Amino acid sequence: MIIDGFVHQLPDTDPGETEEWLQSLDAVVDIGGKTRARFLMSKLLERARELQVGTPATVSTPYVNSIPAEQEPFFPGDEDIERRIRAFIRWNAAVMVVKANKHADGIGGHLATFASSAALYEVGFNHFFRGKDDGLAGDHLYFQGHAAPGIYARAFLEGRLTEEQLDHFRREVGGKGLSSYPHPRLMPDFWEFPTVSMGLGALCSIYHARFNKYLHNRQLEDTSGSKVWAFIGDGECDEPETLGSISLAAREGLDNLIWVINCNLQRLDGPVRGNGKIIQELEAVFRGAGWNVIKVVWGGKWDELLMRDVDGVLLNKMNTTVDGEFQRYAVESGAYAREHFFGPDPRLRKLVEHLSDEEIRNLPRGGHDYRKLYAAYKAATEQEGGPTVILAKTIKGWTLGPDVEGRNATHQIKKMTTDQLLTLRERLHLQDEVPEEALADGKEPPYIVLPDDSEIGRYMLDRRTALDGSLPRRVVRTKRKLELPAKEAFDELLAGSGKQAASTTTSFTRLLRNLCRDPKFGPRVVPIIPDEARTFGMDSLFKEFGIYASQGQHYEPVDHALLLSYKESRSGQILEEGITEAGGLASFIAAGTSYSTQGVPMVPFFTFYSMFGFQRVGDLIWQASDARARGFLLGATAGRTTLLGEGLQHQDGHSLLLASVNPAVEAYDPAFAYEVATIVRHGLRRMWLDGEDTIYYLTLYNENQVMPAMPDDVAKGVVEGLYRWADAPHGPTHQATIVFSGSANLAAREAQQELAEHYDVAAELFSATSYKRLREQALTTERWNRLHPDQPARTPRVTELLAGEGPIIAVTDFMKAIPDQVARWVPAGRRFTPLGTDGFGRSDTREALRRHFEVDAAHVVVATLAALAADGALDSGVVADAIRRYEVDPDQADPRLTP
Ligand SMILES: Cc1ncc(C[n+]2csc(CCOP(=O)(O)OP(=O)(O)O)c2C)c(N)n1
Ligand SMILES: [Mg+2]
Repeated sequence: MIIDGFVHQLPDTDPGETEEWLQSLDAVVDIGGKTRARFLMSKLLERARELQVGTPATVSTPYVNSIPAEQEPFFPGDEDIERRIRAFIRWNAAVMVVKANKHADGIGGHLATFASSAALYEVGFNHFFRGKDDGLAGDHLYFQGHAAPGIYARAFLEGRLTEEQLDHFRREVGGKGLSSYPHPRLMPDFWEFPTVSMGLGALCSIYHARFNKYLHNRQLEDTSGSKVWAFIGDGECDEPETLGSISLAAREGLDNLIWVINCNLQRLDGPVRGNGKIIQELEAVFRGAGWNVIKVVWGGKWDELLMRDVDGVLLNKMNTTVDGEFQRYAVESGAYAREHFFGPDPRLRKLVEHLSDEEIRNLPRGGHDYRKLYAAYKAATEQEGGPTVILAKTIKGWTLGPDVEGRNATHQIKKMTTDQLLTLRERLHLQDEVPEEALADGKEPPYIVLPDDSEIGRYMLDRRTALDGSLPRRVVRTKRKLELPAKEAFDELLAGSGKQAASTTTSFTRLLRNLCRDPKFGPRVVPIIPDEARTFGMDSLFKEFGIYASQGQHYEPVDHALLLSYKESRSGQILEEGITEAGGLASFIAAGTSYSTQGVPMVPFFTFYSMFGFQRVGDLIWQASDARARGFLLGATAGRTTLLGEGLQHQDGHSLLLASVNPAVEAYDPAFAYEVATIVRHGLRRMWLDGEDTIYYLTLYNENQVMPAMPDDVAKGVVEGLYRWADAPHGPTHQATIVFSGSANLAAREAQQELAEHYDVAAELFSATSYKRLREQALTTERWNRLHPDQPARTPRVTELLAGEGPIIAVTDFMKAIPDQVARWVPAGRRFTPLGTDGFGRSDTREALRRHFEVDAAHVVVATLAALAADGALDSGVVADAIRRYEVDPDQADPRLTP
């Protein structure tokens, strides 16, 4: 077999002995059968592990619990009380969703996810999750988004939420409501991490755990008391973001990370792996990636059956039954399981002879067995050297009754009839707490409220007090104050580049270096790069600041003799993520929320290939906003024509447009180094002096030009989005305004000269650093005017600034829709023409590309003259003259439409 071909290449020092062992195995198979042989092999492997022989780990184990019954630890809680707590929470969660849909039909909500995972959460809340009392950072919990109702129900029982709030589940307008899912934006004192865009919470939890180690290893904060717990759906594991970075967690030895995967075998539409076994599949994936895997498949009542399974027939049945069948057993009667699961084999049937159909039906799954879960969590929290995943088998909709449990439609069930509520009440043994008449038709089902000082309430709160307070809870309290950088850090960029040419990218790298060097602020800077540092000239930072590597550097780098060698270090500052923009963003979120999760403000600067930012990982940027991350995103090699040569999949002419839709993101398109410095400085102040949870996006170009020194009195304009960069030349008859952004400044400046020299047009130049900001300000003004009809109308800033004469031409290396954002507010009577790079990119020189996309100086001239002609100020022959002079092809195919 090819797969084992390596064996033939190993030296055999004693062929005789080898043969004896092989013959023994042959004999076992002949006499004892394959099951027996498998058993012996497993025993041998176990012994080899104990003896540290170093055999490779197998990727899968039989379909049983990883922790055998005899190795389960003592359970220190009061199981009865905890069962009651769980029942109350289950009930209140269901009532909350049912009531919400009664009051506002169609408002939604989910019952089945939490119903399957209640025990997964409760064992954590009662015994493991560390809170944040006394200034502690505590554990960090990523909840399955659709389990939110259960988390609210517990908070209510703990007295943290009111009945009125529960009654406003999913009705947030007005301020009393609870958000549908975990949203730190909407419930900033409660939820810490957004999770409901499937896969993103999982990914973020890995990088969060890694970032906690980074803070620790760089001696910025002792994070050893914080574990990161992520609760994930089995269906959610199909998202590439969920499993895509798990090898990092093992490589980095993240023993502060625990995943609990709720394997209810179902997703939204149906089974996750009807024809396979999701738990086995995930086990292999995680073991292969180097994780500690704990399977919690069967509840305690199976232990006795497994013990009596001397022939291995039960084990064999467990191993060979597919998930689709297991789901069927969840909805059928005990008699059905006796017939089909235990039935075919008389030895198997005999194993359950002594059980009634009802007892067979109630043989529970491991994920509903509190003691099994306790054992798994305890082992996970004690694990050293790597991450743990707990694969817990559950039933979706568990306890919600036969119409909901295990049904394919269960995910979206949000209404319950009186009969269904009565069944639930009975199932949860709530006859005392919920009077039957309270559920009569037309009545509002009641929440269970704990009387003051009840034993159960006391127990629950005592547990949380012993574990440092209630969760989830988000706090912002600064343990280690951030001091903003001294002004000197920005001076180099403000002074311009003298006679030398520089790009905004290399200028930014200098700024980043200066910021890192600032004695107080420097250590808080987190430079993040996904394997692109050389492209951006950032490899110059490697040696000075070091690349973070938890294990240090076990080799002498190939370039050790060079001044700028590749230096990895445990205290390294740079997060060189490798080729993963998603991972980079997850690090950005971890660093950008550290002000809250750890009380240690950190300032991430994530520099990426502009095309692979908003376009590639836009939802993670949305996640960052929801998580209230603060920091800087730098879209380098920006522009559709400035990035020459690379072509269609690299040239970004639209990230600014994508950035414009995110309410927490400021989107800037600076032309000059001093603009970059001014914007970054302003962003730092807004984030860290004003405490705004905002993200700054700046495009950076790789075209070199002489960077001018910062003119006087433009700082305000730079941050507000628009300022006059050059007056119109004196002399010419006609007036016009050219507005440029980014690298398009070169075309605009050349056009200004051409217009004056050849066409008697005096054009003033404006730099538009942020159309988004101009538009937002204009919208604010417009709204104010609309709602204050009796007050003097206010004028939007962009209207005020562009109060000149003649047409306005706006030129950008991005799509025309970018300048179009402000077209409505251009002063009446001024014709507005945007020139931009709509269409697919392609490889060529900058000159050829700019001609193709009609954004070069010639096209700026032609557009200006055409606008003046349309206004009647010029004869159309002048336009034709310019077209001839600059050899513009009037019949060139429209770049928007060319393939
Ligand atoms: C990215 C993304 N795609 C789709 C959805 C819609 N969605 C919400 S829950 C769900 C099914 C979840 O199944 P699973 O992960 O197994 O969780 P369970 O509810 O079964 O515990 C889907 C498809 C989403 N929230 N996010
Ligand atoms: Mg599921």
